[in-house]
Amino acid sequence: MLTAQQIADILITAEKDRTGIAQISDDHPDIDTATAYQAQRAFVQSKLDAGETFVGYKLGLTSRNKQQAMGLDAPLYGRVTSGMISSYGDPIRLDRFIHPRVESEIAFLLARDIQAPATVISVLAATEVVFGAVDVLDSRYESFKFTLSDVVSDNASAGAFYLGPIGRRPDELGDLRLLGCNVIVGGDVAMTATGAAVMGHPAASVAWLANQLAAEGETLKAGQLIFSGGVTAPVPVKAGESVTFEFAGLGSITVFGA
Ligand code: OOG
Ligand code: MG
Repeated sequence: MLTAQQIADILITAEKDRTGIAQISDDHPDIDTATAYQAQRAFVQSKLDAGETFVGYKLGLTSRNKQQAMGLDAPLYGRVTSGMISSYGDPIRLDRFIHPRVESEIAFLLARDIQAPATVISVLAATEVVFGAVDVLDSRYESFKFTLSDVVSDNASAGAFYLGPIGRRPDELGDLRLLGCNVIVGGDVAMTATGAAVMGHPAASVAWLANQLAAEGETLKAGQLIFSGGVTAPVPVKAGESVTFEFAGLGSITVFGA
């Protein structure tokens, strides 16, 4: 059995070498999710030790669109650090990643801590503003093939994130379940979805996270940014090609591989 630190070290090396590895569960099917979350902490700690700061969390597999795309049916979370936040308009540098994919997300910037038990209402009450966002996934596993424990250890495939140009208070946006998102690939509307795709309401995903963290003695804090999970399925990033994400009332984000 590998220790959490050994699992983290394998993933840290894969990320540094920019080489997808076989899923760790192939040789170690007995790694449980608790050990995987410890491995994730160690993976993220290496970034903090290198001078990055903690920004917040990302949710994963919180929509059927994502669960079906990845063949897993349980939600998970990862941790977001400062080195992952890309500036609006910057390209996705293909020499920085293994095989990046992009997906639309709805992000929450918290004005207040969220106590457990959290609900959609308490999350909305604690939210400063909501942004449209793009999650750039870069699994450290070959072909994005992983079990739940594998992907938890791998910090939920976290690569980079973009925030949209407009942040709005939840009460200005209206019903977040109806917040529409179009994904435009090669000039065509490739996918459409609304916020309801994420656990029925994107704030439900943040509430799930708050309750999950409470069980581990952690609290969502004012100032943290929470990416509530892919609304639509992921799209591979290719050199010279762009993908545009349009969010109702929150502007649009165009990303391109370079
Ligand atoms: C795992 C991470 C999932 C989401 O929003 O569902 C995720 C993956 O798809 O590689 O970020
Ligand atoms: Mg995501």
